[in-house]
Amino acid sequence: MHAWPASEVPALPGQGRDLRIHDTATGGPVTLTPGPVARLYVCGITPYDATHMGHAATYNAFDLVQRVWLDTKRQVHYVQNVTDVDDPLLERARRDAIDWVGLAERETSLFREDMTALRMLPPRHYIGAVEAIPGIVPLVERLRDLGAAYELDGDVYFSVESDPHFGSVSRLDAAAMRLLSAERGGDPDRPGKKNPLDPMLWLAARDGEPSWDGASLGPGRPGWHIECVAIALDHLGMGFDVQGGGSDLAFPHHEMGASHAQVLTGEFPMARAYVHAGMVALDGEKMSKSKGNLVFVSRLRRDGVDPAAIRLALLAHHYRSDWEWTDQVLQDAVDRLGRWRAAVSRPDGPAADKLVEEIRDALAEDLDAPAALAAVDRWAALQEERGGTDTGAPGLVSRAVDALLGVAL
Ligand code: 5CA
Ligand code: ZN
Repeated sequence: MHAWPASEVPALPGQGRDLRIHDTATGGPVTLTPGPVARLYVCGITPYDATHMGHAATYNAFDLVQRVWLDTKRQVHYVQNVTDVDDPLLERARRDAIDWVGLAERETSLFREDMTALRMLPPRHYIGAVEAIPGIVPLVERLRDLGAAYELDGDVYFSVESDPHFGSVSRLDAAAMRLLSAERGGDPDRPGKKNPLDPMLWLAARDGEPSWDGASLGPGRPGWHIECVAIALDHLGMGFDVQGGGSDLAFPHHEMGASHAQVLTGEFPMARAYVHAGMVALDGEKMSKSKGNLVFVSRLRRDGVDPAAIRLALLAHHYRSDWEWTDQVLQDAVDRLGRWRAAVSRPDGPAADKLVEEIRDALAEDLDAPAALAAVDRWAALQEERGGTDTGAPGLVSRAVDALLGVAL
């Protein structure tokens, strides 16, 4: 499917920094040194409702990853999926008595508009689960032929015991895994499974649900984890630089996906770093489509909120922290945007070369966007208090804030 238009990324003087980032699999920081083309896979939306601030915060984190790499003069091969067929989407379509295809298309379109407005750089490949099915079927067949998958009443499950590295992404114990599996789309209590954690690879056709030709698997539809694996392996191959998503994807989604890929290819690891963004809450609870406690990007835009202010509200929180969306968070961002715009609208100002380096340093150190904002705040305060004589400074600040933070002043 098509992605969305890219906003231009201004080139900056000087040299960008290599990114040091927290890797869930090792539990500590790793310095990433991709080749000339960095490879990034970020899990996309399940399009049954509009983009909320939690989604936006997660995509903001990986947009920063991309911008740091672009600043090191690398290209970025970025792939994102759309889970355009899955249980929650079908359930919502049934609840609202609408066509699931139409629902997915409508919400995916809205997501593209939100991403464009927020200046999130698009993926090079934006791939739907449905269009990936012809590539998924042979992978499931291969897993079965390798003895890593088994059939249960026509459905096909992956055997987690087939991967000696299983557990290496989330590093959770079996009890914690079992709990999360039940919460996040797994079926640990289904009788007949070899291991309660085993995830579905291929779901045999059910009455009233869409299904596709599965060759030797029979008609059905793909499980969730194999969807992302098929898309990632097809477009990026093994050993790509970053697998990304919110922290709720570390287990089971990224754990299972890594296991599928590792068994399929005999290589380890699937990704060099597994990077997870914290959860955004509203009224004390994780913002989620299933709970319905949502603040939508599109709603704020309709209410006349400048997308640059939404973006600044996201950037004011470290990507790894869990945080709460409030009206005050947005108001602070609106105020900051006003101060920054006033500061760069003057013909001259305090020299800004050091500021560019401070933004680079902050982002290179585990994407510390709040520190980057603080550095720009200091420059804007200096501009307001004393001004300066550097005629290139306001333009340089605008370009740096755009290129590195995705905020157009
Ligand atoms: N389609 C799958 C991934 S393959 C999926 O998880 N879709 S989603 O629409 O539920 O979420 C899209 C992304 O937003 C995921 O990375 C998820 O971790 C992230 N996300 C969801 N809710 C929040 C939240 N409250 N805060 C931060 N990130 C969130
Ligand atoms: Zn995914």
